[in-house]
Amino acid sequence: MVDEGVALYFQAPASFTGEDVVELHAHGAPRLLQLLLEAVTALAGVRIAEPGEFTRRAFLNGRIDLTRAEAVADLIAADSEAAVRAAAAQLAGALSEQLRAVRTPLVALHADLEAALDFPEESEGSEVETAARLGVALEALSSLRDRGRRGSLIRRGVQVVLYGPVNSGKSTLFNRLVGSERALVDETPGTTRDALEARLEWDGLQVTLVDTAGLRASPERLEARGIERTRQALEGSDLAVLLWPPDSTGVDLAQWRREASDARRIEVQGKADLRPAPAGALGVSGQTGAGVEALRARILEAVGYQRAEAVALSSARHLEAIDRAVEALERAVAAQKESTLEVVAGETAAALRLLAEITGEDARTELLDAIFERFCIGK
Ligand SMILES: Nc1nc2c(ncn2[C@@H]2O[C@H](COP(=O)(O)OP(=O)(O)OP(=O)(O)O)[C@@H](O)[C@H]2O)c(=O)[nH]1
Ligand SMILES: [Mg+2]
Repeated sequence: MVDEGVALYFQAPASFTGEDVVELHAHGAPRLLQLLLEAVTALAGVRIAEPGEFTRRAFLNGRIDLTRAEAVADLIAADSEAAVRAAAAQLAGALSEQLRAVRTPLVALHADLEAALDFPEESEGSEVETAARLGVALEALSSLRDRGRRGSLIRRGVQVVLYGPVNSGKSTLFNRLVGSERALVDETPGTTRDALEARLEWDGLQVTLVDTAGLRASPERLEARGIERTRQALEGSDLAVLLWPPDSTGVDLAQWRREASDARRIEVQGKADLRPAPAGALGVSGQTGAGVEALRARILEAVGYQRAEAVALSSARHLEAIDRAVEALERAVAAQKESTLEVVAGETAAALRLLAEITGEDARTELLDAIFERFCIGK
């Protein structure tokens, strides 16, 4: 005897995997558990499970669909509140439900299209209805895709880069947002040489905030290398925050704006305690903290984050399938206008196959291997 513990019996089919399951609970000392495992695996017919094997069996036995199986892995890997929420929603079946809402009418439409192909004389005049039904499906699927893109942001968190002319107050603002004196601040322009990162969690979203070397023409050698790093950070960012000095007369606006694309940039005037921002513009002061909360809210809004929204669709695999399903439906809509019914039916079927891939109704073994490889042993 090495320990005293508990054995829990879960009777089929109500267990996690759908099979008879016995769980042995022991005290947690690693050496003790190793001894127990050795004793148990010495029994005939007993072996260590493959990574994700329990969840895989749950899927193969029809207990959960693929989106929920993947959610188990996501939940284990989640490292921000938003990521936990997204995985939990997916585990609860939110994604399966959203997909079903799109698929059910699409399956009906596909059946009607096939019938129309088989019995053309009975289906005259149904083109209008087909166009409307395709339109509804396309819209629902596109909105699922857009929410999914935000979902993937939430899963991995966002990178937000502060940039702008030298001495505009970037490092002071960075320190204020981080809540500690991480970056050196000085009145000499060109103080920051290296990009500096801090990992924060705002309203549950993981945010990597980057302070960068201020941009200016003809810097000396070391500063020029810092500016190169600023450009690299901007390239890899989800959002660039352009911080203006309070007096921007003589500053070439267009030149700074070109450093980041319009869609991924917001602009703020710094040192607002010295001079208020013009009407309609956002002003902040890293020194006094004025406007900083509003800036945080603007950043979260700009990356499309809403805390209350449970975004289930998030993995690259889901996004790719949805993208391709949207494309198939777009081709169906185009074909419908030219009244080539075979193509409409074919593309609708293609979209349905892609959606089935997400929930795993169409799952190939390689796909399953790829998914369950991500799990740790025992899950
Ligand atoms: N009044 C006022 N002064 C500020 C504010 N923010 C920064 N400063 C001052 O402006 C100077 C430059 O501030 P930094 O935060 O180092 O500016 P920076 O944009 O990081 O500068 P570089 O790294 O050189 O590009 C310092 O003397 C700060 O004390 C502010 O909100 N209000
Ligand atoms: Mg600085």
